[in-house]
Amino acid sequence: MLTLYYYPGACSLAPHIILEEGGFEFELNAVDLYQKTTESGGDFLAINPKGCVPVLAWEDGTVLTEVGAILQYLGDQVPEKGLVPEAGTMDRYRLQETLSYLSSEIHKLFGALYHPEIPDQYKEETKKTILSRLAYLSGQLGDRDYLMGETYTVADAYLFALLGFTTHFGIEIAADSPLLTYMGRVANRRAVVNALRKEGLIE
Ligand SMILES: N[C@@H](CCC(=O)N[C@@H](CS)C(=O)NCC(=O)O)C(=O)O
Repeated sequence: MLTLYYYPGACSLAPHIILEEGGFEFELNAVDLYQKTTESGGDFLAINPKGCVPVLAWEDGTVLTEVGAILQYLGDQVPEKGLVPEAGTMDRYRLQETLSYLSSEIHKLFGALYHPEIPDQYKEETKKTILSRLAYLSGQLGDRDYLMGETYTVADAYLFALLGFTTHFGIEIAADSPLLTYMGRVANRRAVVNALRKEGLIE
């Protein structure tokens, strides 16, 4: 059985959604990110010395970290679901291109917004940068249903989790942005509803 170490509403929501989407058998273990302990009473740093969720863990002690790697691993296990393009194809590199952008150019910027010591002016500039990078993705989305085209992929689960951060920090996406309709479209997927419920984020 797989275990996902997660924190409610954090980036670990992305692999959680894909575990639901792919019909995997898995259990959840919540992490206290401040104390670095797990809900089952374990030392989280012994599981992931990087101290971050998500972690995907196997019963034999194998662990996989990093959102982009976990998402692609999960997608590859259920090729019939079409959650990742086949390895080695140009479409797969396009997916990796997008996952890298989400990780390094958007996800990591949110870190500063959590830190009480970081000055407000820096935080405001960071929010503007996040909005400009989301605007780029809004262009990539255009009038398509999903980030990579007409097919829902693991990149959509990642972007959905990051869009949840914007709501949390009051970063306002323009009312006419296709990202808002997109967010609603992804939120309506059964797997997304299940994951949000299990994390206690919706009723
Ligand atoms: N590079 C990592 C980043 C993961 C990350 O930033 N996780 C955050 C939650 S969204 C976290 O666990 N932060 C706790 C900490 O930094 O102490 C990945 O892509 O998985």
